[in-house]
Amino acid sequence: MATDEERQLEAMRERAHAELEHLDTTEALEDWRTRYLGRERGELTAVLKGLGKLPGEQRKIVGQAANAVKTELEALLEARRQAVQAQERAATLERERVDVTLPGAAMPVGHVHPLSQVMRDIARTMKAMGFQQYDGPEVETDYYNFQSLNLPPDHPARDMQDTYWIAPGQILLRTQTSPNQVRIMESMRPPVRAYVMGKVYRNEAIDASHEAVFHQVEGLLIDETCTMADLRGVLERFAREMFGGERKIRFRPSYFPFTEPSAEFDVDCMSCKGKGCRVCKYSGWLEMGGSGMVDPRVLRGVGYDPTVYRGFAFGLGIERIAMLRWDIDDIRQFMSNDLRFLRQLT
Ligand code: FA5
Repeated sequence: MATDEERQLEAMRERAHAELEHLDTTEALEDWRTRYLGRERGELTAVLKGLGKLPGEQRKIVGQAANAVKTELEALLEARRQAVQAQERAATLERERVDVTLPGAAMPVGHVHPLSQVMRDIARTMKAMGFQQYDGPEVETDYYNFQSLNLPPDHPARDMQDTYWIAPGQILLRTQTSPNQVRIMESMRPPVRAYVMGKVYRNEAIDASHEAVFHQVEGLLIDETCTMADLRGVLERFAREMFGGERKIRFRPSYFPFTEPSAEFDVDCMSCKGKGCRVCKYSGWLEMGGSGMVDPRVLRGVGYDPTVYRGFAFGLGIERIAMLRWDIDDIRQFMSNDLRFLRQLT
């Protein structure tokens, strides 16, 4: 005949079984364990603690029964825990699954700055015509930037180029690439076919077509026979490589202290083919740069005999070429670092 304690124990056992079956998270299992087996408030623990109050024989029977239930519930809990953990692990794996067949995120690829693109085209063009590339210093002496180019300290033509001085009257930021004419000639004997590209600096008011820092390319050819006709041929080929099509060159008389005769050169407008439009301000021509036959005094200065050797030089702004190529109306955009602008110019 079962006692009250045994019946209670059996009821608790059945209840614990029934509840455990429906639990499916680690937290719920832990809660269940605390309620039945917990050391402080567990129902079964309470039965075990209360054994002392029972009479001898009954204490033994209930004690054995309670211990058997405890062992059984612990085993059940462990089995359920393993099943729940396996379920949870499977759910995590499913949730965090990586589809390795999805396309990867594309890496953004930049492109060459428009001025660098133009400089690469210039290099290719000059090389194709047999000109060798040279480099010169951006921090220059008064001698190379001015005096060797026939511009003594009090020469009025110095006003054409407002200078950033480092040591006034002695060291400056080059205002043009022309000092390299002298540097190159000093370093070799004719024939010379050379060009230089790089930054130049002028302390002037900045506007849509004038920067204080900009780029020039300088060409120089020295031999015993060349003429302005050769200069024209080189400039025409240059213009065709830069702007395409059957570009024409025209000379306008000008003055540079280091060339004689001197000429500025224009290219026929590629937008309207010389008919006149907004780009060329309805003249049909676009100003490109300065040029001329190297002045005999400059030749003599580097130890070349002007009765034997002759040559031509030309110089032009690289931003100007890029502006025409991409129809850009403000020179300041090249150095503004505005990616929306730069991304358009590929
Ligand atoms: C010169 O600098 C001469 N050294 C060119 C030369 C070389 C003549 C060899 C004869 C023989 P000029 O100051 O005109 O010349 O400048 C040449 C070109 O540089 C101009 O046609 C223009 O395209 C560009 N340029 C001049 N000033 C600026 C400026 N502030 N911003 C942008 N481009 C400029």
